[in-house]
Amino acid sequence: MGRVDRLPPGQRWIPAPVVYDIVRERPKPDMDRYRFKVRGLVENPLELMYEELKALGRVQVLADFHCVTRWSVKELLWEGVQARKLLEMARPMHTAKFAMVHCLDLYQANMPIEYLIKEDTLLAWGLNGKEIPPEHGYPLRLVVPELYAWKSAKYVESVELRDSDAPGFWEERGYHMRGDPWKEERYSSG
Ligand SMILES: Nc1nc2c(c(=O)[nH]1)N[C@H]1C(S)=C(S)[C@@H](COP(=O)(O)O)O[C@H]1N2
Ligand SMILES: [Mo]
Repeated sequence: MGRVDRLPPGQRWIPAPVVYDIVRERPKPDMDRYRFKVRGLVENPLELMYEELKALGRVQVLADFHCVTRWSVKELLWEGVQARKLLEMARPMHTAKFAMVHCLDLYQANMPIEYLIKEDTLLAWGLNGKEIPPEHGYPLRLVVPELYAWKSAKYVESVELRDSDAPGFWEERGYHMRGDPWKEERYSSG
């Protein structure tokens, strides 16, 4: 990974991720009806069945996971398709600068498009050699290793490309609009 110090400032290692959900009952998707979508400012909107998505190719990413509440977990092994590949298929318009990720539990997370096209940003269906367990985001999770864990949205339903940034669930409640753990972008000042 190339960093001398793997632990971002203000973090400590714990053995396994703590599950955080904004809803008491996590979504139980009907996989016959489930479609993953890429929409908004794209030339070619996508609507893919789970099996179609999985057929696009699989990559593995081994990444540390950093929660803004100051815990980090080493080396989670995610398996999925690069988000960048889906964007190539959807062909973002040149006005597309930000993404809003929409989830089945109505959670949302925003980020600059540059984080979506990072090499290690995945739409993941596998964790540590198995199907992603329900509590960690089945059927599909956006994994953005270069941002705090709240940007790694579970139960993803769609990725919407936009020309302007807008706050997601936690950003509306004071979390940072970008959330780079190496810069300790935990909360917005405003
Ligand atoms: N859809 C959805 N994604 C989500 C959340 C959520 O409540 N709903 N919580 C976020 C937060 S605040 C964190 S810290 C991580 C926690 O991941 P985990 O529950 O897999 O440990 O998921 C993020 N993704
Ligand atoms: Mo979080």
